[in-house]
Amino acid sequence: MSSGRPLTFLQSSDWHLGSALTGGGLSFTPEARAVRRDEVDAAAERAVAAAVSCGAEALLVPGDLWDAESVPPATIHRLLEAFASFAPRPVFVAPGNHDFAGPGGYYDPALLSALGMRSWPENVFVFRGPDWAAAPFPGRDDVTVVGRAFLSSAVVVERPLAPPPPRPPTPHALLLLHGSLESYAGADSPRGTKRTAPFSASELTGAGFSWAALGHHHHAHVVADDEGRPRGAYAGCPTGRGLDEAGPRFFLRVTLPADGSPIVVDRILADARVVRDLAVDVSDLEAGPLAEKVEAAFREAGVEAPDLVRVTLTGTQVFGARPADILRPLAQRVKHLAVRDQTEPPAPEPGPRSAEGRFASDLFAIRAAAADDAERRVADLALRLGRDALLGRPIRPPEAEDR
Ligand SMILES: [Mn+2]
Repeated sequence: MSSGRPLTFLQSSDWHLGSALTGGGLSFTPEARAVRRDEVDAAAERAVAAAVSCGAEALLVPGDLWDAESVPPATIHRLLEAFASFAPRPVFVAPGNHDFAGPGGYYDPALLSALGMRSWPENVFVFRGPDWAAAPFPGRDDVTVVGRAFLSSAVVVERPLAPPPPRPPTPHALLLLHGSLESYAGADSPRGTKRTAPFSASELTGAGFSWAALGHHHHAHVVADDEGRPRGAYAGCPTGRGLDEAGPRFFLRVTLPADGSPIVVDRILADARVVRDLAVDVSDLEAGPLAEKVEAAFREAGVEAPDLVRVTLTGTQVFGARPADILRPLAQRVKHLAVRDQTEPPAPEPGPRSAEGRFASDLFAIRAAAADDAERRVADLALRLGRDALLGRPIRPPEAEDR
């Protein structure tokens, strides 16, 4: 099917506005967390700015705009203002399992007016029903948009594309779909409750739509047909909130050509910061070489000043070594640095008669009998702190690891 005119739009989803940012593994201080929350909450503004500057005629948002029903009204106000600033260009929204369109939620105009909030802007079309519905594209009678909403956060086991919604007869037909592509293999790939509204790549391409804007998974992923032509994609979340959202974040600029030639998908950087998760083996390195090796790992990974970084130190370090302290100056080089010390002490010298030696060999026996990693970590920590005590050094417990 061909059209007289190409169509260009920006796709983004999974903003999770209002996220608490606890437990992401980055060990944020309260101040760093507040800064990052504000950046998470700015996702709609960044998406609109990117859409305007790349010449998009529309913004497609397939779900998870905010993180939970309990996010504050100010967060939603900011979202609505951003959308309104995109007018008269349209925004199409298909609510997901986090921002579900239940009664009394922020998609409900009655709730906004009860709270004295501004209403949903007129240029925003929200698919509020659970069944597939088709919406016209203002000013373009050659385009139709099809979508639906989650009405609760409950896992949906039904397959949304079996059967698929009818493909509208217009030359361009867009599908907004929040759910789990079964062949998706990102860090948050479908398992447990993360899998909802499942579908396969062949169900998707078989539905016959020009393009499927997918939401739910958080890493950019393009779905291609048997000939390798792109037919849909997850843009992924635009603001890394934790270690499972490490790596560059993107908006997708998608152009549907007029003549049936392949669809063009461009990735636009969505965030000035990147979450990085690095592991460095620092076995037996003294302070200077240790810092140099970690700096080299930074360079190799392309770490830049705005980034949020966790470094896990592995390998062996002598008893009482504090490799995390050595890296403290490196924290000045990035926006946020969390150091996780997982180094282990070397085996004790044979036949120790000293209290220190007996203590160490007892702890090694406990460590050897440990049932799991957590118990081994406790034994390592007891060994390090106990040895400090026996040698009369100050005892400083490590910083908490939030995981
Ligand atoms: Mn999501």
